Amino acid sequence: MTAAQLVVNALGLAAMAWVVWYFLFSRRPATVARQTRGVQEIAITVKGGYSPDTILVQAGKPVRLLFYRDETADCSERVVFEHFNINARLPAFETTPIEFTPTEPGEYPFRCGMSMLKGLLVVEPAGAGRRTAASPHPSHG
Ligand SMILES: [Cu+2]
Repeated sequence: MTAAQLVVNALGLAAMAWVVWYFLFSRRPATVARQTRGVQEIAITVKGGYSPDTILVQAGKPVRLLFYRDETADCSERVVFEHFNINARLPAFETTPIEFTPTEPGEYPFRCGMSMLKGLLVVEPAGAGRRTAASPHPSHG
């Protein structure tokens, strides 16, 4: 094994350790999407930010995010999920569904067109029901 391969392996291990640590121990308040006929659905209010701004879903199941834009400020007119090639317009005072299926666990930021408003989609491995079954007050960590 070359030195370069050793470094790559070490980095890979570190990344894996971080993922394990993250899923087991981190206490980031996240809002768990509700399951409705196989679709993970959650309503997000857009008003000077995203509420909730951290959303937890499982990989491999369709996700439907219902963005309700409760303002006319230009800033929030678009919502962008770069990883999923989504760049959608959110008409003011309307609910706009954004649908996609995350296949890989990980963290996927989303943002407004100017990157001023930020949110985070956390994708857990499929079948990880631990948090879904967790406290009804996830924001209390
Ligand atoms: Cu903006």
